[in-house]
Amino acid sequence: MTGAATPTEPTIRLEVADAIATITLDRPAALNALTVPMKQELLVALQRGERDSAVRAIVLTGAGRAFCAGQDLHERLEPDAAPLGEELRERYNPIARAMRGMAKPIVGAINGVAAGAGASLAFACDIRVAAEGATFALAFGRVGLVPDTGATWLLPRLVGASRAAEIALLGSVVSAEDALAIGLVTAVVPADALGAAAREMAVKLAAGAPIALALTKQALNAAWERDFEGALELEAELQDRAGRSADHAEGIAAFMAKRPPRFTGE
Ligand code: T3D
Repeated sequence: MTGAATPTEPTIRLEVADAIATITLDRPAALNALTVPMKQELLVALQRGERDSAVRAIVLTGAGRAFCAGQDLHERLEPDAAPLGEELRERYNPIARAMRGMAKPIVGAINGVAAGAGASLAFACDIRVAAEGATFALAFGRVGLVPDTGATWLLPRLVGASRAAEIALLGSVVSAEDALAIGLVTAVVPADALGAAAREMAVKLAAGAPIALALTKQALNAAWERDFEGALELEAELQDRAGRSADHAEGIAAFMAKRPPRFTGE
């Protein structure tokens, strides 16, 4: 049964261990296609990860053989399905905003096909690592729709305008290997090594100075809207803030003592 999940059936798993929150899209029988309750649960999971002071990095992945096949197309046929613009404004856009706006880094562990809004979710992660055999497809055109959930903004910035146009207009399917070649993912690993590879990346991020990482993400996000002078000024402002953190002092002390730093996020 691949239709919309019943509201009581959880479709998102959130597990927190060792400063890492792992969020799993969990409707494997429907390739983790997104239903209304699932989108609501995903937003709540992201907000929990953001708010939990024990969490320093987030991993987003899919259960089963897919990362996410995008919008649940069965649900679109339901008589009470919201108009598309409303669905985006009410449910998809808050997820994209939460992912890009949150202070904590998100590692996408792309375990299989990422299609439609599923590809958009992958693009909204800060870093992506893919399993061999994973694919990315802006499958929107095939159902007569426009790429959404931030894809038209994020993809050109990740891979350049020309590649983005090819992927968006032709609907080209990007293999994990091609994704690596065009810089869409950081690494491609055997499927059975994906969890460990994503976790290793998240552990490195979780060991970093949280304030500096948050401000770095802010600066990278803002860079797209600023000219060079604006970026220099923002760096100066953010560096002032980072420089006042206890973690900056700890970083220097650790360097002097030739030991690894112990960042507390203060
Ligand atoms: O609210 C709004 O609509 C606005 C937002 C729109 C954003 C979007 O995401 S639009 C794009 C929606 N996604 C797609 O068009 C992709 C549809 N799926 C596929 O093209 C293929 O399933 C895949 C290429 C992803 C994988 O193909 P394959 O051959 O490996 O698997 P399959 O046999 O097609 O799918 C397996 C099952 O998952 C199947 O169910 P069944 O027959 O075994 O009961 C299939 O129906 C189900 N499934 C896959 N994708 C979706 C889905 N069920 C509902 N919605 C899906 N998107």
